[in-house]
Amino acid sequence: MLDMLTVVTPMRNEEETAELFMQRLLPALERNSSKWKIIVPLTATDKTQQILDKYEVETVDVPPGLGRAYKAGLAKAIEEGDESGPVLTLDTDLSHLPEEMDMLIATDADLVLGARAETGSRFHRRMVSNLVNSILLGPYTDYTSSYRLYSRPLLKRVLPEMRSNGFAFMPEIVFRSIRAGFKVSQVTVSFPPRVAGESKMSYRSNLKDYIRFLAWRYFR
Ligand SMILES: Nc1nc2c(ncn2[C@@H]2O[C@H](COP(=O)(O)OP(=O)(O)OP(=O)(O)O)[C@@H](O)[C@H]2O)c(=O)[nH]1
Ligand SMILES: [Mg+2]
Repeated sequence: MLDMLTVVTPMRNEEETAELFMQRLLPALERNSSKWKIIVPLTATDKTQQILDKYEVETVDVPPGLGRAYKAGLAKAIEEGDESGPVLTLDTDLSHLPEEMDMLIATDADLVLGARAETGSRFHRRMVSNLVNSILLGPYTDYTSSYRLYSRPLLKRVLPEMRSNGFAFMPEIVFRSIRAGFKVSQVTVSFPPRVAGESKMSYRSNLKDYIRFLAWRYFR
């Protein structure tokens, strides 16, 4: 049982999943921590904000881009000086099961990666994800999953260096953490398809970001 846990969960037009997600997140938090704080970096033109207003959640409005959302949310998580404890991140479409946070919390590392088990996600998505993970040539199997637990010292050190504004944020922060000498561990998590709503992953808007990240990864 933790004393304090901060959760950062980005949402982009998640009116169809926000309520269900909160209802599953809260009991899992109660089981794992005496106190918690939920920060939602929000990019929304739908009713997500109104749904979140019913809960004790801090929202931060951010422009589109998953990396931008994580930079803003994680910075907020560590800037508030009196907070302590690790920072958990996860998707809000219930592709990541809040009930599985126990496994990440029980693992001793500066960065715990929730590596997705093989799933029934669409074939081309699986292919792209496997391709990205294999060309990264790292010691872990899943660099694009955002189900993670970060230590505060790691975030304080690595976050100011982060450049990716899109989905490449996910692998970039892992490789920067490894280079900085932090202890990284991996646990296997479930990965069912999103329960409702649409995917926010766009190949077009993430391509430039990914190319810059890959150039840094191999040629720096
Ligand atoms: N604030 C913010 N959140 C985002 C943005 N893009 C994605 N997200 C959130 O990040 C999480 C992952 O996005 P998804 O759309 O589920 O991406 P995905 O899992 O690759 O796609 P699916 O397989 O269709 O679910 C979700 O909780 C999104 O709402 C963004 O630009 N801004
Ligand atoms: Mg998803």
